[in-house]
Amino acid sequence: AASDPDLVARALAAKAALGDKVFVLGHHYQRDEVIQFADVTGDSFKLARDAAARPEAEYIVFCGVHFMAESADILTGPDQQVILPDLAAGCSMADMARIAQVEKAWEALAEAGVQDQVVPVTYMNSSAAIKAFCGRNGGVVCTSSNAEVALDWAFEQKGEDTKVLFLPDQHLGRNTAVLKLGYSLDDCVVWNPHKPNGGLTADELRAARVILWKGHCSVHGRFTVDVVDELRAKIPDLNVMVHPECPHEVVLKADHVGSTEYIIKTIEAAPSGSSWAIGTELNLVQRLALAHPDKNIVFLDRNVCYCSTMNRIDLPHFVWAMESLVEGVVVNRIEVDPQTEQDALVALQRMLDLPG
Ligand code: CIZ
Ligand code: SF4
Repeated sequence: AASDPDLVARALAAKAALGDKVFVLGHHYQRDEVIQFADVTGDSFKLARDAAARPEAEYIVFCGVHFMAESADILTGPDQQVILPDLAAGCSMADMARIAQVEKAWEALAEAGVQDQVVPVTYMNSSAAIKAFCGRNGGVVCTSSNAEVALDWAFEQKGEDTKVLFLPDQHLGRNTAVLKLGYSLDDCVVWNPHKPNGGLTADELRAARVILWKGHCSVHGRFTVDVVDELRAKIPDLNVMVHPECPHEVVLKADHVGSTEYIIKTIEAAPSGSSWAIGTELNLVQRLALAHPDKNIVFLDRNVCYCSTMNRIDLPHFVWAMESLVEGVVVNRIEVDPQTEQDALVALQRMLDLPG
């Protein structure tokens, strides 16, 4: 749908009035009506690095979800204020790991006598509190672009018996450990925070190498092998490309697996006339199809499937946040408390220091 012309004009006017005072970051899964105003676009890793690129900008308007705005706050200067145009833009995956639940799991690992061997690794898609937990406990943050390097690093931290506690996305953890690092499915167990002791016995915890938190993405978790088979039967020479947040059996059937940035680069480099089914968020797939009319690009689902919280950031919210800033009013500021920030930064810095 086309954007409301009046709101577009107001957004342009507010942006012009704010000039260099505002820096607008836009995630690839954002709506067209919003992403057109982004100074920089990217996935969460790229945006986390880019957030610090304009130290002179007083305001960082983050068009994405809550955990990303928290990371931007952690990685930018104390005088820079991060604004999330709609506070309801959370992430269902990040919400699946609460700090109290993770602390409880950590205690259970101590009771099973294995905590000393465990290195916590959290996906970027987690709260600042979880990143801080990893910072305090010798762990690291990772993204879908560097999960392999981060897990490699983690497994070297405690000698041969190292175990990894991977938060909060079981699929990214499993896909990386099994398909990139060569662990077997039997090396992995799933910690269910809604069951006593995670639903695992102490023996199971002792035998495991990879302890996967029972979280998933409500968008990427929906893709199925049935649709992969269906589309392959219908479209000759189809290339299937999915994000590693997809279930293991879907990833096994795909030709290409990678982060959002990887997906974009692969499509840009793909030959004219090639056919692609893409398993990631729909706003991005639609934009790729539009930008590459010479390639046949389809969505890997029969139904529409946007990230509903990403979509919370719409043009009315964006205009409201920007016009408030023009009036000198900061709405929806995301501010991580200093102690959490300091601990989270340790885990984020370990990530930024990883090789590659
Ligand atoms: O699923 C997401 O939210 C992703 C892929 C985020 C990101 O940019 O890494
Ligand atoms: Fe969270 Fe999934 Fe939405 Fe990403 S796409 S913000 S992981 S719910």
